[in-house]
Amino acid sequence: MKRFDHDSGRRGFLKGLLSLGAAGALPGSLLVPAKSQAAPFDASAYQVFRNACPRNCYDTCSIKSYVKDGVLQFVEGAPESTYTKGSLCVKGYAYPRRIYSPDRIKYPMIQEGGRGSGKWRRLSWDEAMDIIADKILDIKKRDGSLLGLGLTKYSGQFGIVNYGVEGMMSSLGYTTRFVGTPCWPAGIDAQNYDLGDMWCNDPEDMVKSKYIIVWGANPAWCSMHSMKYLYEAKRRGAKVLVIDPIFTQTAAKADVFWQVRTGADGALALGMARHLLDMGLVDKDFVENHAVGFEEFADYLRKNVTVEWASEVSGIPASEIREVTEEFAAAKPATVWIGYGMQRHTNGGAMVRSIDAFVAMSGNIGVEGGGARYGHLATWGFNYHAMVQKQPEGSVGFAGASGPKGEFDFAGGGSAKYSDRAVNINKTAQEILDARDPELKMLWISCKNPFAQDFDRNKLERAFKKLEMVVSVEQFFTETVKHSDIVLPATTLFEEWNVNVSYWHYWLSLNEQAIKPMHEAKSNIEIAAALSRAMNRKEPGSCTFAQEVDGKEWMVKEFNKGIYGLFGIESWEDLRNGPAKAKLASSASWNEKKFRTPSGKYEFKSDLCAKNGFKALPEYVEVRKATAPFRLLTPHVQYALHSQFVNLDWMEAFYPEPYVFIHPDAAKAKGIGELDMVRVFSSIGEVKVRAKLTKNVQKDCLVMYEAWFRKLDFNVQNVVDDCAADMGAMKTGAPGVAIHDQFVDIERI
Ligand SMILES: Nc1nc2c(c(=O)[nH]1)N[C@H]1C(S)=C(S)[C@@H](COP(=O)(O)OP(=O)(O)OC[C@H]3O[C@@H](n4cnc5c(=O)[nH]c(N)nc54)[C@H](O)[C@@H]3O)O[C@H]1N2
Ligand SMILES: Nc1nc2c(c(=O)[nH]1)N[C@H]1C(S)=C(S)[C@@H](COP(=O)(O)OP(=O)(O)OC[C@H]3O[C@@H](n4cnc5c(=O)[nH]c(N)nc54)[C@H](O)[C@@H]3O)O[C@H]1N2
Ligand SMILES: [Mo]
Repeated sequence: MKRFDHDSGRRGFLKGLLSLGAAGALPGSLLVPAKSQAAPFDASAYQVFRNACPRNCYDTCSIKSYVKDGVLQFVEGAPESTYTKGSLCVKGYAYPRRIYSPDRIKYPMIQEGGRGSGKWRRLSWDEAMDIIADKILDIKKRDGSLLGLGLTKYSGQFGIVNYGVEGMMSSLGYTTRFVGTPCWPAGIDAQNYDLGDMWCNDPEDMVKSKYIIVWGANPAWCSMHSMKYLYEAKRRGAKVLVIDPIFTQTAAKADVFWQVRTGADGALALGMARHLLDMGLVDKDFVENHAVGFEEFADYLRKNVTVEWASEVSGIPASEIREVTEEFAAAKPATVWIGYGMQRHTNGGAMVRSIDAFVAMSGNIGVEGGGARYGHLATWGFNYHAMVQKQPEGSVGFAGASGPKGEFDFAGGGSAKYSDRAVNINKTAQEILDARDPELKMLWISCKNPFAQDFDRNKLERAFKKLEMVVSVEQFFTETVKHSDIVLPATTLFEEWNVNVSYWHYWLSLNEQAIKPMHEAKSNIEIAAALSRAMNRKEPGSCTFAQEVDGKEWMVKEFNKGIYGLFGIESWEDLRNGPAKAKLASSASWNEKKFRTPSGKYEFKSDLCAKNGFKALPEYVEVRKATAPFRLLTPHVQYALHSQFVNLDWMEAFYPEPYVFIHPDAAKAKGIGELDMVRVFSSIGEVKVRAKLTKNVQKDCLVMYEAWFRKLDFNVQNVVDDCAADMGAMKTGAPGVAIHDQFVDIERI
């Protein structure tokens, strides 16, 4: 196949030069001698492919990839998507280096000297699959079921076809699944209690907002394509307020910044709600005609909440709370972007409910340019063909048919009699340690890096010792791979077919295979097929997964009429001309004000929430109590997508070293100077790192950004425990995790 694109112009070429310049080692290098004039860009010299960034990121960018002589030369953001708008983030531009990194896992390997020994031996795919299949059959023989085999998979690759990993497990039998998400579950449940679903406005409609509160999100780093809408709204006269315990780069772009006390946002929102009430600024039509429970909520506010109290709890001056509340109410429309960072607390769901209530009272739900924006899954209606697989005849599983859930698990699983065994993804270590009848014996890890991203690393170390076999499907030699027996090399997005949508914007992107798989890498569904061949060779009928797969055909099988209709396309092939956007009746979610709650209305008072053990009203809930002098925040960094990208040499040029950020006054009290080596420690572990002094953080707060450095022994999970957030179990199968309710001390070493 050869397709040319003539309108990409010099833009992509220049970006290509920029990116190649840092390495200069790719085959077919585009570098020109310093003195000569650059030749005009000749797009016809390239094959151009459509790709989509499958990382767990708001932006899920539409990519155009330029291939010459079978080599990916450079990438650019697709200009057709008004969201991606021709640009990628620093990580996206580094993709060519990720593909061609010398550090990639190239072939299957076994760690013969035992986990952590570093004594790896190369295996053929057949050998690797034989060893794995033998172990699976051995477990089935010993236990009479496959519940001793666990799958942990999360968000390393969000392409729809990759749900074939779950499919592979189902095709073997009933297994143990790590369900839930560390990402956003408390907020999902909160929005479900209030609105009946999580559904947000098109982010592009933020340009219509007259007042924008970015509440516990950092889009300047984590959703950089959304920033243009904030800027455009500001240009049109909107005011932007950022609420965050850290003075972030997003905060630096705002008109007003509130450096809130961590976990005190619920009190703040309730104070703002009380002021709306006092000033007669409540949208009467909304609370009377489209909501239930408002009178009870108003009563709660009058009896329990004052602006002064909110100020005391949150640290934001009462005068400012009043001023902002009045401005927000006067601005029509006004919106709140509720960040995921904000709900990673023991009271995270309760805080989201308070913010929802404030937005609802102000009359901004169901309004273009308004809304309590959190996320959506409105464009995810694929077939999940790869995921939905049948267990072999006679499979035995967990008694009962509940089946595990997950935020993207639309099909669920289980027969009338049996289901998989669901355990909590946010307590990986504890669940492995606690699993009984049968114990977990084998773990399959895919699209996930537990030793970098899961909680209480030392406990995880102990837990893994219980496992008889660990298989990792990976691209790089992560710490998790080091804790594995067998590693299987996975393709990257450019080496396989897929299709992608976002949980934030409303675009749909095709992901074409642009280059041949590198080395001996296979896609996740090809690995499933290889396992199926081995299983059936050894015991016919023991695995129902197809033994041969065609990646393109399987991608096509994910489409249906609903998707075509929603995006206004005739066929998936239309996406070869560029991504498509959902045809929305309005850019406002809930524009018909028909809510999916039991009452069909917005629920200030949720009986369902009460039934699940929480307050019916969005009442104030205090956050986890401090157990050490400093609160530790470990949010997301600009140069990484979790454990991905900072391990590349190109990225090391931008981000060579991690730091712990500490306020100068706190540093002084501890005798810590700029760039001193320090120990950050708690009862569960420690991290050694250099300190950077900054007034961007509060005096009782330390910040370390999560990331994986290939040459450094740095891991924030040494000091982040697995304490649960309040909500999340209803919709995602397990509560969230209180990532930002961590307490540590610090000393110079
Ligand atoms: N302390 C702290 N911990 C956190 C967070 C935090 O803020 N602070 N954030 C949490 C959040 S929000 C999230 S979403 C999680 C993310 O946790 P994970 O989903 O585990 O994160 P990633 O590092 O993005 O991806 C994991 C691995 O997937 C691999 N991978 C990429 N593509 C493929 C593929 O096609 N196939 C296979 N088999 N593997 C692939 C990557 O190489 C990477 O090693 O971390 C959570 N953990
Ligand atoms: N560059 C980059 N982009 C990413 C990611 C990445 O790792 N790197 N990860 C992707 C993923 S998986 C996710 S989930 C999203 C996350 O996107 P965000 O939610 O924007 O990211 P976080 O950095 O987790 O948290 C945002 C902010 O929440 C703040 N915060 C923590 N506790 C509180 C609190 O109690 N109150 C308030 N008001 N603020 C609080 C933190 O200080 C932080 O600045 O980003 C996605 N995009
Ligand atoms: Mo996330």
